[in-house]
Amino acid sequence: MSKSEQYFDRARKVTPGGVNSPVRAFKSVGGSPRFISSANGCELTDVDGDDYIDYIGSWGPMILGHAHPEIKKALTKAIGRGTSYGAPSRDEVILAEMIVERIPSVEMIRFVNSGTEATMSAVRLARAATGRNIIIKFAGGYHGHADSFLIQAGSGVATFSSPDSPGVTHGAAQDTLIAEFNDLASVWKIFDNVQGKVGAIIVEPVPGNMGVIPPDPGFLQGLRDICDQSGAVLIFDEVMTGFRIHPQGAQGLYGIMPDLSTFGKIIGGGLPVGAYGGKAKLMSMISPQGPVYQAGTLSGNPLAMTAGIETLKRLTPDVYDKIELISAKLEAGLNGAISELEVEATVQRVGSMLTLFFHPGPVKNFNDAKAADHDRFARFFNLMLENGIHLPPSGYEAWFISAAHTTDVIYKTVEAAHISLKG
Ligand code: KE4
Repeated sequence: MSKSEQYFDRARKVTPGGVNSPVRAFKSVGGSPRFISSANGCELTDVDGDDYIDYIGSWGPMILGHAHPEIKKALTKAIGRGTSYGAPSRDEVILAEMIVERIPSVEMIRFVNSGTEATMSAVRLARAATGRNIIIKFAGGYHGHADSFLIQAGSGVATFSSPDSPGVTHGAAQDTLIAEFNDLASVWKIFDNVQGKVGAIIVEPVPGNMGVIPPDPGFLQGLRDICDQSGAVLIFDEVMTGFRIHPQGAQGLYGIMPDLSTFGKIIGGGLPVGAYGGKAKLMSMISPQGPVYQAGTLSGNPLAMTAGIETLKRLTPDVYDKIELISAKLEAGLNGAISELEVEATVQRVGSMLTLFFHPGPVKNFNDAKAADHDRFARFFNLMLENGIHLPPSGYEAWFISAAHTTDVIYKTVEAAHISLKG
């Protein structure tokens, strides 16, 4: 029995499913998760001493690679100043100013401790600002595990929803309606059915949680137009895309200004963080400046702020160019293997996040993503793991490429894909 398997046995005795976040348990790909002992650059090392080229990237934060020497140094210094104050500190102001300076739609920002906290707070703010309860999300869109988001389309898609998890109430479900990504008509249908009651649309501008699905030309602008016409708040959930696919996130890449944006992952450089922000007119409604309550013991934690500052500082135009080049190389290599082996698969990429779907393509929405061959992905995943490549353990996830991924690493990944696609 490997050390990872021993740890997994121990973990399952004291933690649900043996993991602290479900996707890590390998349930959709089978086998036993590797317990990681260290990470460096683009590599993970597990407790059995095996190395893997890493495409999980901690689900997005590690865009500069793991254990970046200068970030480690800055964190070591920060730890010497204490780990948490429970009082305002310099670094939260510095990071807030950096984000406000970088993201035109954000005039004010509030830090929290996870993407979920960011999205649930943004929705609360949007409801308070509009006085309307209903929010629209998209099938397959993931915004964290707050009750408002764990909702599935009901029988009357445009008018009813139902909980997508035990413990989520029908009360919560009635206020979230589900539309289809890349389908503006499905959004209009909801507005026509619940005239004037929609407080917000929340969208991953480039979904990464049903695999990577680029927005059709005009789709995001269409959402902007619907919100302008109806007075609903447009929330871009950029927890994954923020500072990943463009220095200004998806809103910079596509030139669409949301009313509120949520962030996470990269802005904490791998430490627990989330944030929501937007126009001062909206954000000034948040306590203690305004009446909308939101709080957090560790919000603005100095260590997370330090890691975020040091990460954003190093995300220069050259670094983005380098990551774009290496990501394009990986996409081309995978497409080469797919066509050479005549595999029914398609690679969809936006910047340094990509997904290989076992589907003829294009994958335009959650129904398409569900129609992909996920059993085939499971076989591919495990063969890639055997060949030293650790992909995200689900066909519905994005692979993340970092500045630490080299041409040689891409070559090794494509070589492993040639072997694993035959499986
Ligand atoms: P967290 O609460 O996990 O920090 O963030 C929730 C969230 C919100 N919005 C988007 C667009 C997200 O991608 C996420 C979290 N992403 C997943 C990756 N699919 C985190 C991985 C996990 O759940 O373990």
